Amino acid sequence: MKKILPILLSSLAAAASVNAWQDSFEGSISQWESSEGSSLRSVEQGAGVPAAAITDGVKCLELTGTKGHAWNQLANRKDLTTQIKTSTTLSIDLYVPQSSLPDSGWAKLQLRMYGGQGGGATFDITKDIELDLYAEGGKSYHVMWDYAADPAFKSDVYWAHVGIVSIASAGSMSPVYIDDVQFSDAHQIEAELQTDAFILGDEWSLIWNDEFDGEKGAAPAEHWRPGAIWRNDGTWRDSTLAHEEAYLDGKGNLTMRTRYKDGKRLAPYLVTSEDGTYSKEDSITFGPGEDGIFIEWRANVSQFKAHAAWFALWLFSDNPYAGDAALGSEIDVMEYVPYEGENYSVMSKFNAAIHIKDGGMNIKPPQPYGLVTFDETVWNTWGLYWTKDIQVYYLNGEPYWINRNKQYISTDDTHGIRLTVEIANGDPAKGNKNHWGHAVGRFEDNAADKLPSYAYVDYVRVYRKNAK
Ligand SMILES: [Ca+2]
Ligand SMILES: [Ca+2]
Repeated sequence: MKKILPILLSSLAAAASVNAWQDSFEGSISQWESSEGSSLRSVEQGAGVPAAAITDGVKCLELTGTKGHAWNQLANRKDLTTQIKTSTTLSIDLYVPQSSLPDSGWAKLQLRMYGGQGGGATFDITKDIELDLYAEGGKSYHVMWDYAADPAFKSDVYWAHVGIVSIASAGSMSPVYIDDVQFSDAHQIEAELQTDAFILGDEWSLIWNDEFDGEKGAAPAEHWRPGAIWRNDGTWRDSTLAHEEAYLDGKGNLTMRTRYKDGKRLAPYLVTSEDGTYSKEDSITFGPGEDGIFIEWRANVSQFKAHAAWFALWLFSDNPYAGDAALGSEIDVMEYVPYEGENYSVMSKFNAAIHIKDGGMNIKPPQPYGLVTFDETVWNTWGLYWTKDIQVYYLNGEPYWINRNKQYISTDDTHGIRLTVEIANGDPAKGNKNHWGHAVGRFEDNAADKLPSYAYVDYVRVYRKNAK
C-alpha cells in the first residue's frame, strides 16, 4: 500500500485543476505585447464592443493591426514558458467582425508558439484559423489547439512565447477580439472520469449489447447490416463487401475475416445504421441524449496483420457531413492500420479521430500524430464516454483522449455503431502508399501468414446514465 499512496495522491491533485491557467482580460493586460504594426487595449461590455466578443466576465482584448494585408503579429506574450511546457492544449475565444475582413479573397488568424534554449528558436509552430468572410455581422471561433501533439513541438526549452498573427489577401484585419485564453493539460481529468469504473455504479444501465454468443459459423445478429454506402458493384475503395466473412466463432466472439479469393479482396463491414439507407425500424442509433452514454467494445487484432487493410471500431451519423457540422461527425474510436516498413512501424499503435467534414476538418488525440500505443497481441477494451459537453476515450479503463472541443462533439442521437474492415492498395504513382501514407503495396501480395487476417470482437455494450 505504501508504494501506491503517493501515485494516488498526485493523480488526485492533478484532477483538482483541469484548467491550469486562464487569462480573461478582466485585469491588467501588461503582459500582452503589441508589435510594430499593432496595438492592444482592454475593452468593456457595451462601449461599441460586439456582445459575442466577451465570452467570460465583462472585458476582452481588442487587437488592432495597422499593417494592412501583410503578415502581422498582432500580440505576443513571453511569460508563459512554464505553462507552455507543462500543458498540452491552448484554447482561445476569437470574435472577428465582418467589417474587419476583406470583401473577397481570404483571411486567417494564426496562433503561433515558438521557443528555444538560446537565442534561436528550436521550434516554431502555428495553428491556422480560417475566417469566414461571409458570416453576417461577424463570427465567433472557439479554438482548441493540442499543440503538444505537433511533432515539431519541443518542451525542453528555456523560453517559449505565444503569439497571434493575422494574414489576409487584403484589408486591415482589425479590430479582432480575444477572450478566455486557457492553457490546459489534456491528460488531466475530473476524478470521477479517471477510470471507466463509473459505469458499474447504480447511476448507469446497460441499454443495448451484443455478446456474440451462438453457434460456430453462424451469421451475426440481424441488427448488424452490411454497409450500404458502397458502389453499385458492391465494392468500396479496393475491397468487395463480404458480409459472410463475419461469423461467430462459437466461443462468444465475432470473427471478422479478410482475405483474397477469386480475384476479390473480401471485407466484412457491419453497421447498425447507414446514411438513411436502412429504414428507421431497421436502424439502431445512439448519441449522448440528455444524460450521457458509454459505448464499449472488446476486441482483438493480434491476428489482423495484412498490410493495405484496416480494422475499425467507430460511429457514423445517419446524416453525415451535412448541415450542422457536428451532426455529421464521424467518431473513430479505434482504427488499426497494421504497417511496418524499413523506417517505422505502427503495428502497436492505433489511430483515433473525429471528422466533421468528409476528407476535411478533423481532430485527433494529443499524442504525436494522434497515434495511441497499445498491446496489439492481446484483447483490449475501448470505451467512449459521451455527453453534449465532453467525450472521454478509454483504453482498458484509462483515458487516452479527453475531447472538450464542443465544435467536434455531436449532440444528436443518429449515430450507428460500426465494426469494419476496409482495404486500400498502395498507389504505384505514389510510391505504393495508401491514403494513410504507408507503403503497403497490394493487399493480395501480403505474405501467406498475413492472409487471411482476422479481427475478433468479444462484445459491444452500450450504457446510458439514468435520468435524474
Ligand atoms: Ca473576459
Ligand atoms: Ca462475447
